[in-house]
Amino acid sequence: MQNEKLKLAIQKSGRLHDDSMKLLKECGIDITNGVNKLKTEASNFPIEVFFLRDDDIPQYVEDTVADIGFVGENVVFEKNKKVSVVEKLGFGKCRLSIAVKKGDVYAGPEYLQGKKIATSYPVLLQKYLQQKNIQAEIHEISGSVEIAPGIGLADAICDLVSSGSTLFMNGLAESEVILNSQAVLIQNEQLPITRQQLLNKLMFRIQAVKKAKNNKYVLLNAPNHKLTEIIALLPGMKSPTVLPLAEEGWSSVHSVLSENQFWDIIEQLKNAGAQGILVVPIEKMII
Ligand code: PRT
Ligand code: ZN
Repeated sequence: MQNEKLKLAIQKSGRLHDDSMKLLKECGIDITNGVNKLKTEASNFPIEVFFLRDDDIPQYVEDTVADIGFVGENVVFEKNKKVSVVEKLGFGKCRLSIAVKKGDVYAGPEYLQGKKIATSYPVLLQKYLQQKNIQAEIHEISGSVEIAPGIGLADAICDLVSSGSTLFMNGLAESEVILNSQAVLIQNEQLPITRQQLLNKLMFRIQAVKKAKNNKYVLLNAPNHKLTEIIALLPGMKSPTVLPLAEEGWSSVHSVLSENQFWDIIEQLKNAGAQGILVVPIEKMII
C-alpha cells in the first residue's frame, strides 16, 4: 500500500525521550512537528511517531495501536506483554538492583528472607526471589522508592540505578544487580508484511548508525618496511587501504577499528612504527 506508515511509540518526556529522537535523526528521519502532540509524522520516511508514557508502550505495541516502540528492557520484562525484542539500542543503560541500608551487612539473597522490600518492579522482583527461593514481602510503590527504608516502610528496595548517587544520598548501598537494562526496539508479533518491510528499512538504518558508533576510522603513516607488521594488526572491513605517500618509502594506511579493541591496537601500531595516527568518527557504516 502506498500510504502505509509504520507506527512507532516513544517516550513523551523523560530519560529516553531525547535519545529516541536523536536516534531517529541519525537515521535521517525528520520529525518536523513538536512533541506537544500525541503523534506526529516524519516528512521523509513513512513513519508516524506516538508520544506516550514509557509504561504504556508494551501494551500499545501488543494491541497494534503502535507497530513498534523504543522502551527500556526493564519495562518490557516487567509488563510481560506479547511483544518481541528486535534490537538493543545502546542508550538508557541502567540496572535493576536490590539496595539495603548502609551499614546493614548483606551477605547474599538470604538476607532478604522475611524482609519488606519496596519496589516499582514487583514482577521482576518476585521472579528473582522465587529463583533464589526467598520469601519476602513486596511493597509496590510507584515513585521515590529510595525513601522507603528511611521512613520505616521497608528494609530494602529494588530500584533502577545508573550513577548510584540517589542510593548514596538516601543512605543506601547497592547489594545485588537483578537485571541489566537498556532501551530496546520492540515490535508487535504479527506485523503485516508491508509494515515488516518498513521496519526492515528502519532496522537497516539503525544498525548502520550503531555500527558507526562502535567503530572509528583510522589513518596512519607507515614506513614501507613495516607495512606487513602494521597491516597484520588492522582488521579493517575487508582489508586496509594502502596508498603511497609523496615521500619515498612511506605509505598511508586507512582502516576501521572497533571501539573495544581501539586503545590496544593503537598502542601496538605505534610500537610497530606507525606515525601521524588520525582517528575520525564514522557517521554511518554499511557492511
Ligand atoms: O513519564 P514516564 O512514565 O514516561 O517516565 P518514568 O518517570 O516512568 O521514566 P523515566 O523517564 O525516569 O525513565 C525511563 C527509562 O529510563 C526507565 O524505564 C529505564 O529504562 C531508563 N533509565 C535509565 C532510568 C535510569 N537510567 C534511572 N537512573 N530510569 C530511572 N532511573 C531513576 C531511578 O529510578 C532512580 O530514581 O534514577 C534514579 C537513580 O539514578 P542514579 O543515577 O542516581 O543512580
Ligand atoms: Zn514510567
